Amino acid sequence: MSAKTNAGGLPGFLQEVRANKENAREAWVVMGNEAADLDSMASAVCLAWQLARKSSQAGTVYLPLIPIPREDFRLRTEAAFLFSEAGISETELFFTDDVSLEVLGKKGTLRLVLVDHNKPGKAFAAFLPNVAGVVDHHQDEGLFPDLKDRTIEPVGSACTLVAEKILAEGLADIPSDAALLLAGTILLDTVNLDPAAGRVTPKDEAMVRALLPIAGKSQQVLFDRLQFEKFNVASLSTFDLLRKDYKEYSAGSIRYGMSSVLLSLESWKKKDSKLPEELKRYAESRKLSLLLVMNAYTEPKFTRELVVYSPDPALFRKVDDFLKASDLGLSPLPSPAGSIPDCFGWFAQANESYSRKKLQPVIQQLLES
Ligand SMILES: [Mn+2]
Repeated sequence: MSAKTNAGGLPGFLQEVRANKENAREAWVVMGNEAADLDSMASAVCLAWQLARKSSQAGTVYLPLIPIPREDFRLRTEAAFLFSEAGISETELFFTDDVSLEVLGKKGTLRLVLVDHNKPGKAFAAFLPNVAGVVDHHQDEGLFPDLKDRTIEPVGSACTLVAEKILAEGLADIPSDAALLLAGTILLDTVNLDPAAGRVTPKDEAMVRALLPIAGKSQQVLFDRLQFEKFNVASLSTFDLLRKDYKEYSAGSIRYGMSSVLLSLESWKKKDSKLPEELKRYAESRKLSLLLVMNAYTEPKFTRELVVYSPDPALFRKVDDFLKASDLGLSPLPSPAGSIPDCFGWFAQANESYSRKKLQPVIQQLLES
């Protein structure tokens, strides 16, 4: 691919990568961390673009990889919003469904650039010898002391370090879509450059100042919108809401799951008239004996609610009795249509201190008893 193309901005770049990825003599995969937050995605895409622009090697492709399945992209609502605002469609991005590091590794063409982390996650540990570059803002794990292309600096966002690399080569070249991705991400990561949040550094601030005019956005408007979209789950189905922030555990033969959902039960019932059936379907799909859903919302004030579901009435009774007698401060809420009394409990939770982190060990102990 031609290294100097800029026309078409990031979508044009991503299309070129797609066209050339199979026949590349060298495939440089630029990858964020496995949590795949906005910083990891935006920094990977923009760093791949910057590396491609800088490179003069024919037959080399720089591919930004988001290490999650494609279907999980929409769960990151702030990322889905910002990429779409930048004119980049989900279909143009690369996910684990699109690219196999195993295949590239066997071909001998793989070079890996880690961004927003500096130690490959468990799933990628086998590719340690392929790592050829690191750009990160986390603590240095010391794995690559001799790497030439290695930038590890404690700034507020990995996007700040990527922006610095791009801007060092001249402002005129940066497409407005890349400027928007980088500036928006830095704002979200530093809580709008607020010193009180303890994340922002002078470099984050300098990058935002340089990028915003190119992105053509106002700082406050962009930050407020991103902050809103981060918690805007209106577009998500019940199934997606349940898996967006989900953790699974086991106690003996009992497999159980706990979902955090940032929506009131009242709104959820309105949004989905088949809520009980959908909870049941989710639990079945994960082969769960027990599903706990912890609802939390802030309008008008911070409130917690709890849903208990088990397909097994005896297990349901055990958990339900225990929780009602506990200090969670549960009081029953009206059951939605289709709710089976022997399997479902719907509660307001007065004791706000019980987050998933605090409730899970309690449930574990109960199930092991
Ligand atoms: Mn980060």
